[in-house]
Amino acid sequence: MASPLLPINIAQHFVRSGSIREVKPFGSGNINDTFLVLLDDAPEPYFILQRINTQVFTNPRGVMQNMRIFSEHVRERLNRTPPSRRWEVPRVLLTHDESNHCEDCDDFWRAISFVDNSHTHDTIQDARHAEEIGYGLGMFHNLISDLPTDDLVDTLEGFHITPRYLEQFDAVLAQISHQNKAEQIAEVEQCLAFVEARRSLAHVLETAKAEGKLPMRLMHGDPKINNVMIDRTTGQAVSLIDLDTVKPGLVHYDIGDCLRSGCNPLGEETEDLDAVHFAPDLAEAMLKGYLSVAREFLTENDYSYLYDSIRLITFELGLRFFTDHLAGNIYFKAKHPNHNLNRAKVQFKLVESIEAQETELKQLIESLR
Ligand code: GN1
Ligand code: MG
Repeated sequence: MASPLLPINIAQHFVRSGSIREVKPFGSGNINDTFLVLLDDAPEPYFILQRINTQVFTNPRGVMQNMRIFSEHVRERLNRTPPSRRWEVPRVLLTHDESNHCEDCDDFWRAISFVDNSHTHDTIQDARHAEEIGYGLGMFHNLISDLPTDDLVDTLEGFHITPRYLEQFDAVLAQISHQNKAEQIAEVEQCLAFVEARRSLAHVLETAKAEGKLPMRLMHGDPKINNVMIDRTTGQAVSLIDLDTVKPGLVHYDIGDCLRSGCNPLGEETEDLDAVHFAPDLAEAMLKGYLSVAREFLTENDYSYLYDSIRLITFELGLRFFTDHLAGNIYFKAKHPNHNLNRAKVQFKLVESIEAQETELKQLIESLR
């Protein structure tokens, strides 16, 4: 059987002019493998090359189809009503035979343009950065608010349906329960108790959806802060990247995810657990940035569920990391055996900090209405 090609050989399929100088691992994604391809003598000196994790995204063609429909819609909107400030849509690059991907053995590769003169941060820098992250998500939601949800396929069934994650957690737990309980370390016991105490929380957004209080819209699915490109010169948000999970859903999943990511000054990967906290000043800046663009399409009910969404998505990500730890690190890339356990503990700490500030956060949301 043929062995898989190296990233540099794959990159070659997407190079239209110039020559490859280097291909290096890029970013900190937990699912796909991402590389930066550096070119000599090309009009655009670099692009992004990604190997899609097809264990997670089992319909990669659907992912690419969504990207095309999304990009065409947004480009058309931007042409029709040019925005007052820079906003970019990453371009899907085609192979020499005009395909939007390249298949090799069981691997599915695609290439995307790099938004010029921009970068991302894994941790929030300051209130200005938070405001820009919020603006970026608002701009993103605004630009797709008139794209019919049925136009995009569901690329990841069950994504952000918190009760489903609870079911998966229970299934994993049932499988490992026959193992020697005595070996269960105290940290795992604490996480188990944490989840048990919050079971009833898991249904809040899905119930609101079922009751017709929150409408299905299109969402980004993963608007964490390192998916918002910041212009190196102006410090402004100029693009949202990582479009694999753009699909029908609730914007609350996005708003909650953006805040859980951006209001945690130490970031997802910290090991300084005692210092993990949710920063309300950053939440204020982020929500102000978001609402500066999103106010026009949010309903009264939408505001009513903002606090719940922040708490829920933070809990959900902790639960997902914890489940993956118990299952043996099969979903999120892990650098060491307890990596996902540590990530779970960070999110659970963040949940506690959010819960401790419930009154203040609700007041803040009320004041921004
Ligand atoms: C995963 O692969 P990455 O880093 O873009 C995950 C998100 C999580 C995130 C946490 C498809 O995103 O849902 O919020 O890790 N993506 C998927 O860092 O599960
Ligand atoms: Mg992602």
